[in-house]
Amino acid sequence: MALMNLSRFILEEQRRFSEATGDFTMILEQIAFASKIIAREVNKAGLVNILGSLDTQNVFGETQQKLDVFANQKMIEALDHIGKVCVMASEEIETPIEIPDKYQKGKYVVVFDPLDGSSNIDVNVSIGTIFGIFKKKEDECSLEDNLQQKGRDLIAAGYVVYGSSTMFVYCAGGTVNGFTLDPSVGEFLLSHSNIKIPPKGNIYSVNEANFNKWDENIRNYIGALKNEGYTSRYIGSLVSDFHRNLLKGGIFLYPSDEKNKKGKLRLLYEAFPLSFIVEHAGGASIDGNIDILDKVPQTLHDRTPLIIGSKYEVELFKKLVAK
Ligand code: AFP
Repeated sequence: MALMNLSRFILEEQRRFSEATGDFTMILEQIAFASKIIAREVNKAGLVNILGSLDTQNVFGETQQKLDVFANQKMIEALDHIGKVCVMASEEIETPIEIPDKYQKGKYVVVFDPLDGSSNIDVNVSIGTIFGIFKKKEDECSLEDNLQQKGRDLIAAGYVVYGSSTMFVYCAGGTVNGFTLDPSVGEFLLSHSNIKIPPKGNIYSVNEANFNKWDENIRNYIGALKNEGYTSRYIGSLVSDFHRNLLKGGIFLYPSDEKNKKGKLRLLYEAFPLSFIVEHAGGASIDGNIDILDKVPQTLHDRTPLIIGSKYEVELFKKLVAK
């Protein structure tokens, strides 16, 4: 069978839409390109003294790791000049990222977390990039309006895991497909076609150190999973925990707790893209009560509780916990 690389796959998907102009294809190609550069740096991080913190802090007061800054720059540089994007948002930058005047603006809005799980960088644990793509709203819209679209308005989303191998997983509204980077040729090759999350798994992923800060219902939910024989896996990098559960089934949750009343994870560029993927793979995601994709961010960096994974475990959460 002929090898299917990411470019060919994206092009073949584009051909199914007679009205497609290739703009969207170019955005995906550029994100894949940025992720290869990020993967290269992640892989040699221990060798070239790129590890460690910069003195700067991001908008949440967290110390930025050098690789966070690097990944953020590469994502912006890959997308700002191609004339296909009108505005971007990144976890690392407080305000919308405008396209410089010297470049043409396009009809897409791109949101991303350039390097998720950055506290794992120093210890050689898998980290990732998450992205989502919206269409621009009407011309007179402000940058903020374009970034405050409902999750269901996403037209594509994906993530890259920098793990034992680098994988690019994306969905443009049809199936979810995964590509593994072959470093010898520098190409992402189709390795996981039409990914479907098992309807029920046996893994739960949660930071159980927060147990005493949870509502009783959440404690009972975890207790119910334990009684059903579930096992626990928690990496602390959302992309990696999500990726494992997407392939094996199960549930990831970061619920609200006494300390994080609105949850910890970000709605626009973490919860939305992964929820888009999980729904297209046959799973579900809620914030505790409503579907994540039905939410609309009030600000760029809104947080949300996130319960995401196989249908069975999300339904059980609704039954035991949702109000
Ligand atoms: P860092 O980027 O600071 O490592 O945070 C990672 C993250 O946003 C997400 O990737 C994890 O799922 C979650 O936070 C882990 O949070 P806890 O450390 O509170 O469990």
